[in-house]
Amino acid sequence: MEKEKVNNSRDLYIGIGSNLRNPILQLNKAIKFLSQLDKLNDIKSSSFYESPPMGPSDQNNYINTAVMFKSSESPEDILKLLKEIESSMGRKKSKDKWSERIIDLDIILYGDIVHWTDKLTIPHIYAHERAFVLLPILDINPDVFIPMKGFAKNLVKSCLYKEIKKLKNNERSNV
Ligand code: PH2
Ligand code: MG
Ligand code: MG
Repeated sequence: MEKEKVNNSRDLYIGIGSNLRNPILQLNKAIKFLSQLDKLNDIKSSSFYESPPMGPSDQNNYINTAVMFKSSESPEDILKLLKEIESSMGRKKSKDKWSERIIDLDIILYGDIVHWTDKLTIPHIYAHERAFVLLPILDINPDVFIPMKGFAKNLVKSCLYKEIKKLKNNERSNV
């Protein structure tokens, strides 16, 4: 009997942020890198959003967005790919929490996976309380569900860091 093909690809949501050296350019660059990866397919992307920094206030506003891919890679392998892109784009290690950064690529959600290790937590541990994470993933899927937390459309009503502005499409290009 022919073996049944198991399709174990899941919806992978990646949050992207930057507040250094032309953040819009950095976001567009990161999306390009991600969409070139063979292991991630069918990209969908959200609007771009501007918000004041969460954390130390002596840094620039952030621009945030999200992308969604189909993938069947392991969470650790995806983390590795994201770290490689971050360092190829010049991300420096900082010991300061929530310090400014040229690019930040975070796994927000990966289907119904709940993954809790020292290195990686999925769903992202604070996703449910940040408008700059929830609004972009809601653009991609208004019915997106965060395991253990609830529907993003409900969480966004009571989340923190609500000061946020959606950029117009023509502000997304970096020239
Ligand atoms: N990321 C941080 C720290 N502060 N603030 C905003 N507005 N957006 C971010 O993505 C962000 C932040 C560290 O990951
Ligand atoms: Mg982050
Ligand atoms: Mg990060």
